[in-house]
Amino acid sequence: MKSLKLTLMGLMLAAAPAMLAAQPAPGTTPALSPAPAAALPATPASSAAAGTAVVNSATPVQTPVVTPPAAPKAAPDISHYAPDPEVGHPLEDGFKIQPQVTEIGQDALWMHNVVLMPIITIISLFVLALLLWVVVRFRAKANPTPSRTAHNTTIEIIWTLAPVLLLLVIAVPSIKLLAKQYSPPKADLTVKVIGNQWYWTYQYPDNGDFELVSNMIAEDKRKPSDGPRLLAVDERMVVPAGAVVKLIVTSNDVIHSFAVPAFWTKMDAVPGRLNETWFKVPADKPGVYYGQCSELCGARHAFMPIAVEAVPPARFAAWVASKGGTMPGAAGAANPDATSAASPATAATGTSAAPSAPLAVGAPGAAVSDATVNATATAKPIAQGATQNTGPTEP
Ligand SMILES: [Cu+2]
Repeated sequence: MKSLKLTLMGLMLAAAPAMLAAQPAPGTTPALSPAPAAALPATPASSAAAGTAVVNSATPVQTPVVTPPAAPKAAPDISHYAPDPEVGHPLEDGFKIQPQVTEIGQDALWMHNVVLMPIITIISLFVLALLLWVVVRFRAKANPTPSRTAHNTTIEIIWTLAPVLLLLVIAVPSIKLLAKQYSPPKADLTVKVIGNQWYWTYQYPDNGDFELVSNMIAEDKRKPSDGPRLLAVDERMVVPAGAVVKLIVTSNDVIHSFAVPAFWTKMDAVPGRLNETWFKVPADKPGVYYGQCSELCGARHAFMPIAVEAVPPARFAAWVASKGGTMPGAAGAANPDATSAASPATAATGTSAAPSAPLAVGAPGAAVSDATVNATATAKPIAQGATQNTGPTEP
């Protein structure tokens, strides 16, 4: 029986490389994605890439990489940050929770380090000590005639009350933290996050409803300033530092999960549902923070990373302009995204209505997001079927 099991496992291991080989190669994702470059103005990506290349050839990597624009003064500064060596991504040999950037993250880390871990450690050691004591003290050899004690009122009261009190002690900060997470402040910016097999798209309904398609950068094309291996992406989600960012999270195909560990942010992306979460990167902590899809979503689940870049507001405005978007203050500006039917409505109501109802997604304030989700849902249903049927394990 055991040998049969071993043989089966051996067979599966032997077949694994073949299965992987049957998958499309990592570099071929654009075939699945709806031609990201074509949908967006071509200038920003190319000029940013060119600018970074200039810096890299002249000097070694700097943190952050500030691109001296080769073009005249008129060109907006849309250079990107290089990752911090310590913050925003996993570390070599790291085993602890990532340093927390957001206030919620710091509170939660405190809850973990100061409340939960000490209590768990003390309980575990106490129970272990009790066990050892019972094993030694009441072993058969030392007790030829066993005690027939069945009740001890005092100890029964203690072992009932102590856990109750302990749970109460944990419940108070725990519920406080939960309440804080689920009552976000008024949103300054809304980003719609859509999971796809196997990449993310980000829509900016407050900024002219432009959309980014974010794919992982293949290892042979990755520069150190892009980010760590398997985490660097071609299009980062750029947000203003110091602003409350509301995320409306959904999916086009299967369940994904949008997670950025340094923000203590994780939200499932479920097809047909709009989930909401939020984060706020403090104004004094701009930088790039990495995450990954955290719900097993198919063959290339491990290759749809997330990169959130928090930048000063002025730089954010320049970046929005470079993507063909508009800032909420600049009302009436021409919306270059003519492909989305939802855009005019979004541009008209998005700035005032969307942030007013942070929690209730179905409330009037969220009509904007509903409009965009419908637009997205109808836009590209084909990709799903095409990719789903290429699975290697089909009988
Ligand atoms: Cu996924």
